[in-house]
This record gives sequence, C-alpha cells and structure tokens, in this order.
Amino acid sequence: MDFAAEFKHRIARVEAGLERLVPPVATRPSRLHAAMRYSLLGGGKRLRPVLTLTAAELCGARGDAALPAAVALECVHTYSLIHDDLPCMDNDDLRRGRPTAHKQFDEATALLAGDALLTEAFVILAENYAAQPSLSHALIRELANAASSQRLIGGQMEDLLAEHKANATSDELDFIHLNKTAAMIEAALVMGGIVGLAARPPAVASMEMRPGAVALPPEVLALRTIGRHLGLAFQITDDVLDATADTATLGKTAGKDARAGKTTFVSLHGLDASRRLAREHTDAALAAVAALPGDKIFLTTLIETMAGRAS
Ligand code: GRG
Repeated sequence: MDFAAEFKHRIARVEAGLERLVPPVATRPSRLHAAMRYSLLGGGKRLRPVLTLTAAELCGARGDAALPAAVALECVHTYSLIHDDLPCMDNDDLRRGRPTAHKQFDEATALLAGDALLTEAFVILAENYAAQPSLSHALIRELANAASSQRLIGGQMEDLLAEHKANATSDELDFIHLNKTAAMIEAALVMGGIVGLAARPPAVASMEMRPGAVALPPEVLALRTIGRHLGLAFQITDDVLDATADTATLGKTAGKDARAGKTTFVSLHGLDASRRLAREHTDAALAAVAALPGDKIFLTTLIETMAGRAS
C-alpha cells in the first residue's frame, strides 16, 4: 500500500464531501455561509474525517456511505476551533495558516458561523441517513454526546477554569484532554464503525444500534479504546509541538501555553516524559486495532503518522 497516496485520496474524498454537503456561499445570508466555508474549507489535516472513513471501511461500509458522517464530524470540529479562537476564549489570530474567522470577518459573524456549523452537522446526519432511522439516530447520539457539556464543551470549560489556577492537577489535565480532545477522535472512529456495522444484515444491525442495546458490538468497543488512546497521544503531541515547533510550521501560534502559564503535559511531566507518555498511548491504540476486522495497515500507519506529526 502506498500510504501517502491513499491518505491523499481519502482527504480528497473528505474535501469533496465538505464542498458538496455544506450550503454554498450564495445561500442567504451569504456572509454567514462564506464564514462557515472559509473556516471549514481552508486547510486542516482532516485527521478525524479520515478516521471515520477508515473505521467505516474496516467494519464493512461500501463506497461513500460514511462520508456524511465524516463531514458532520468535521463541521463540529471546525465550530470548536472557531469558538476557541474567539477573543473571549483563546484570542488567537491564526488558524490553519490563515487569519482566524473573527479576524477575517468579525466577532459576531465568527460566533454565528460556529453555531451554524454545529447545527449543520446534525442537519447533515438527519438528512443523509433518513432512509436508515436507527443508523441516523445512533450517529446523532454519538456526535451529540461527544460535543456535549460533559465531553467537548465540558473539557473546554475545565480548560478555561484551569488557566486561572496556579497548578492544575494530573487528574484535571486528564479530564480536560479526555474530553476536549479525545471525545471527538473517539466519535470519529465510532461513527465510522456504526456506519460500517449498519451494512450488516438488517436484523443484526438494528438490534446492535438500538438505544441501550445490551451488548455493543466488539468493533465499537475497540474503536472507542483506540480513540481514547489516540486522542490522548494526539493532545500530548500537541503540547510537545506547542513547546518545540514554530508558528509557521504549526499554522497556529506556537508557544502559547507557556506564555499563558498554562498547565500542560509538558509543564507537568517535562518533554521527555511527555514524549514517552504519547508513545505509550500510541502503542495502546495500536494494540486495540488488533480487535478490528479487515486489512488494518492503513489505520496502523495513520496512527503512527499522527504520533510522528510535525504540525
Ligand atoms: C470552544 C466548545 C469549544 C471547544 C474548543 C478544539 C478545542 C476545544 C480547542 C482548540 C485548541 C486545542 C489545542 C484543542 C485540542 C484539540 C486539538 C489539538 C485541536 C486541533 O486539531 P487539529 O490539529 O486541527 O487536528 P486541524 O486544523 O488540523 O483540523
């Protein structure tokens, strides 16, 4: 397998999906849709939607069945970045190598573009999986939980609270990253898995998808475990890069954590221990991949690539 070519191909599928499933700029009000598309289509590594497509294929999805799920996930991720950059949060000028949404447009437009992307994600799921109500429901539930007050938003809240403390504890840091970062990576993989498993014979698929189903399919449990470890490895690597890489390479402001006196994996454990910890979580993610069906070489190489990323 030519990993680089395959990765590029999957990113191109995601870009085409984003282009097609999000309202065009001409949609009224044009300024709002321009801001949504500016943030959504202006770069980004697309790791999460590629994870969705990959998990879906491993679990049996055909063609572009998981593309709307991948696009919905990227819409929620992009909303969180827009809001995180706002003056009332991180107050950042640079994102994905370009001016942040509130710098390019204005603060109110950026706020609304974030709100609209969050809402659009659920429109995309409801509309594109309408013919499979139990699948649609399972996807909406997964994404809503990941973006909820107890996960993404809860992680962001504790992150803000921790900024005002002299020293956050290891437990607080774990809560922040399990929720602010890992929740969306977990959801990316699980949503892909759910789409793949829905392609199984109807009786099995609808039983597994039922809310409160007694036994979740082992593939979903494995994807959750992979997502949790991958998310933690991703965040630790992010902290290491913030401390060691430059702004041009990152496409966002480097060194912000130390300047803000923020508790990070690096400030708490040091660079070497942080790198070791990231490696341990990457290995744990790789170990959990073994429980998945199919040819896992693309997923394992992607996990290794994420561990070794420079931006
Ligand atoms: C405002 C509800 C709300 C949440 C904000 C995503 C987020 C939570 C904050 C952004 C800052 C940050 C360091 C978050 C940790 C997760 C993370 C590293 C996000 C950036 O993901 P990448 O690197 O971004 O995959 P691209 O631009 O490549 O998609």
